[in-house]
Amino acid sequence: MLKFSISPSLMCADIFSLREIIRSFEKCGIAYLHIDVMDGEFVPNFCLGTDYCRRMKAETSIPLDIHLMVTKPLKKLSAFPFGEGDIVSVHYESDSPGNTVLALKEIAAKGGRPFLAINPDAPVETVKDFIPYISGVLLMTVYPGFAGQKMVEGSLERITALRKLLDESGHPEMNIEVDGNVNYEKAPLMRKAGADIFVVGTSSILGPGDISENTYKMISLLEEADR
Ligand code: S6P
Ligand code: MG
Repeated sequence: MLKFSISPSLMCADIFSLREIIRSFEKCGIAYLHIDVMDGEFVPNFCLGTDYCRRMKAETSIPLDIHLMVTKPLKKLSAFPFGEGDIVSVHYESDSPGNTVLALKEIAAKGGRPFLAINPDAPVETVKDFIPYISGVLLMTVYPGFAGQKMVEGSLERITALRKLLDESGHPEMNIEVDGNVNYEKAPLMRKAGADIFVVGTSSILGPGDISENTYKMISLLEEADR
């Protein structure tokens, strides 16, 4: 089983305390910073953007995890500052399969880690054709667009099915990243089902309480799930 990583969703972090929050993530050994990019078209919301990613890259060496919820990401990719080790996810639903493959290839050519994002109603088999072009799958456990939603029913079963599909395709090294309502109860279950990157927001570490304490709590619950 792959080692687990935590990727806090920065749209859930208080912008006035952002620098302090990033320092605490560095101390806790956070693996990625999840940046939700929304264009008001692919999803009915606007959120974060190219400048935010640029400032974040200048501020910290934690790799970025850019989640593009935009239509036709292929046309927009060149505006994003990502490089070696940064995850960039494009949605299956955001363009034709051919353009999605071109976008995934462009991400890899720039040293990024290309991930295919799929909505809760896309069959996990959708991923099959994209396997040669990806490092992982961003499996949405809520419909994209907003923080603070409830996990869509059947998400745990989808993680199990996707893990099986990737393993049986000869790719146990491919990540499964889960995004949406990853709380303290569900994260260990998601881990047991085969997820290894956890996007955490208002439901857990960026909810009430101290961020460092919340982060350590999440880490220890995931470690416990591995025992
Ligand atoms: C949703 C977005 C997510 C949220 C995250 C928030 O469109 O892609 O990354 O920011 O789910 O966390 P929570 O715990 O509020 O669901
Ligand atoms: Mg996201």
